[in-house]
Amino acid sequence: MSTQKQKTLRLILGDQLNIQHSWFNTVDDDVTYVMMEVKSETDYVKHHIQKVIGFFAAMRNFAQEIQNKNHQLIYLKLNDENNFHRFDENCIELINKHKFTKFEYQEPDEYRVDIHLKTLCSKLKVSVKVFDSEHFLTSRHELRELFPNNKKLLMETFYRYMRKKHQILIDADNKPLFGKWNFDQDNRKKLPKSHKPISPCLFSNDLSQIENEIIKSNIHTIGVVNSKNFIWPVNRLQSLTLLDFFVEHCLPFFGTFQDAMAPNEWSIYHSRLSFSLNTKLITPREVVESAIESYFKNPQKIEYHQLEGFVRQIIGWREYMRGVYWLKMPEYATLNFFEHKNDLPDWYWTGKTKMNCLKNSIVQSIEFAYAHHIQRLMITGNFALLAGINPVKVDEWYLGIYIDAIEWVEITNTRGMSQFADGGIVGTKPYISSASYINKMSSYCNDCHYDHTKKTGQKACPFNSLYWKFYESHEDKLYNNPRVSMMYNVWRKMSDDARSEIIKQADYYLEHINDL
Ligand code: FAD
Ligand code: DLZ
Ligand code: SF4
Repeated sequence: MSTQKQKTLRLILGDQLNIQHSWFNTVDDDVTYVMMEVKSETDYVKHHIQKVIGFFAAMRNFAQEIQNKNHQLIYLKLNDENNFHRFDENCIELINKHKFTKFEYQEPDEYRVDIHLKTLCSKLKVSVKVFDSEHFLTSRHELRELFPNNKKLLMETFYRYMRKKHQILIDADNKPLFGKWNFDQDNRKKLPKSHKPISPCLFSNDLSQIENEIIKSNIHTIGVVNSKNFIWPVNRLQSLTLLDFFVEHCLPFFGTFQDAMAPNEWSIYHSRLSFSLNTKLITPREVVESAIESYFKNPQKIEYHQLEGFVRQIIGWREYMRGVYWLKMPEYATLNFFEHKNDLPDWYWTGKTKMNCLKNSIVQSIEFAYAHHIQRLMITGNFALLAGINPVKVDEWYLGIYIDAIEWVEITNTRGMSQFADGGIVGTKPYISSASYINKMSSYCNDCHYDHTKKTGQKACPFNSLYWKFYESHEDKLYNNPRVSMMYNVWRKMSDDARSEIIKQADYYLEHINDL
């Protein structure tokens, strides 16, 4: 009796470039890996050209790396003839052609791809096995276990749980180091005029070949690229170099200038590790370990609050957002608490606006496929919320424009943290501000066409009237929120005339939004 030889096909997605995954511990001639450049992934939204190039370059480098370790691999390039441009069709074709008897994949991070692969597996006649991606510090459903019975999700509770569970910055009595969980009051300063942040660590990859292939295949993209000098890390070594650079030069200032913004300073002391992390070229564990090790080696150079602020982003916010995603999808993608319906202004795609804060944040997003957190939250996100933009449009923009945008971390930040479209699952109040916050945290207002001190009249800053109009329009939904109810006292203390002038000004700006 002849037994059929077992042959396994293992799918590696473009954001699963984790060379430390246990899959790669042993070489097995009966296992073949497959990676594919597919239009189902490039075209589900219009992406920044740097994002598509970055993913393909990182995927190709990873493919080379596992082949160098003698693993067998099939790599379908964008313009290969036998590429059906969908994960399912390509896998079915390969399974039939090469007579694979098993199909294996790692849990994808996106709900859409999860459903796609589950549907594929339900049709396959071969056996199937799903593996953990071995990247995150939490499982997909850990948040549900921590907050049972619809208990209010709180990032701070989750963060403390993570610190204790992983014994990160915890003393011998299981208490937080230096007696406090959070040192934010020492952080978040404006950049002084005299302070020039360090120039960012940039790479110089020649990826013009990939750019040409993308152009040839007619994929529509946004943004600009210098593909001969591609600045983002596209392999593990470059990712580790960026991590070392961050830890040595940026961490000592990270918390202090975390929320600072300035014209022509596009990354300040931010790590820009999000692309490397989200493609899994590096792990969150090695990022925090590296930062902590550096702190203990150089306590005179790195103050504790800088380190704690950074660790919170990685083991707190990043893992928390993933937990919220898996707890709340697919409904999350339909939430629109304020029932906002407006279109994004055209200038979100060009940066051609007279509002200096928005111009700077958008132009650098087009140029680098990157903006740092507070630009995403308090400039582009803040304006979109005040202007009543449909969260579907806001999601499309964020998902497309940023090199690090993958839905699990994009949508929870955009719909949740930034647009409050989830009605308060992620945040406890909408992140909105008038010009006074922007002027406090940046120097954008100094060179702006608009006057940050004025609510109405010529050159009044649009943020100011839109801010009050937002409160006025959503009183039914916000008045009982204890974190914002005092704003209604301020609003009501204004005279009827003042309030009606402000609303008139806001309405005028909304009607002429493309001219702002
Ligand atoms: P740093 O400031 O150096 O922070 C270090 C790391 O902490 C980041 O690389 C990231 O992995 C993690 N982190 C920090 N804040 C968050 C957060 N709120 N949620 C999850 N992780 C966090 N991040 C993405 O990775 N992809 C996205 O598509 C994305 N979209 C966003 C959309 C909006 C509207 C907002 C407000 C935030 C978004 N973020 C997103 C979170 C955050 O802005 C980015 O992670 C960060 O700007 C990436 O730059 P950095 O690596 O220099 O971060
Ligand atoms: C973002 C992206 C892009 C642009 N292209 C591909 C691709 O061609 N092939 C691929 O496997 N992955 C790509 N990705 C990343 C995927 O969108 C990501 O792996 C899924 O969304 C799962 O999270
Ligand atoms: Fe932005 Fe208003 Fe300041 Fe101009 S004045 S930079 S629009 S906040």
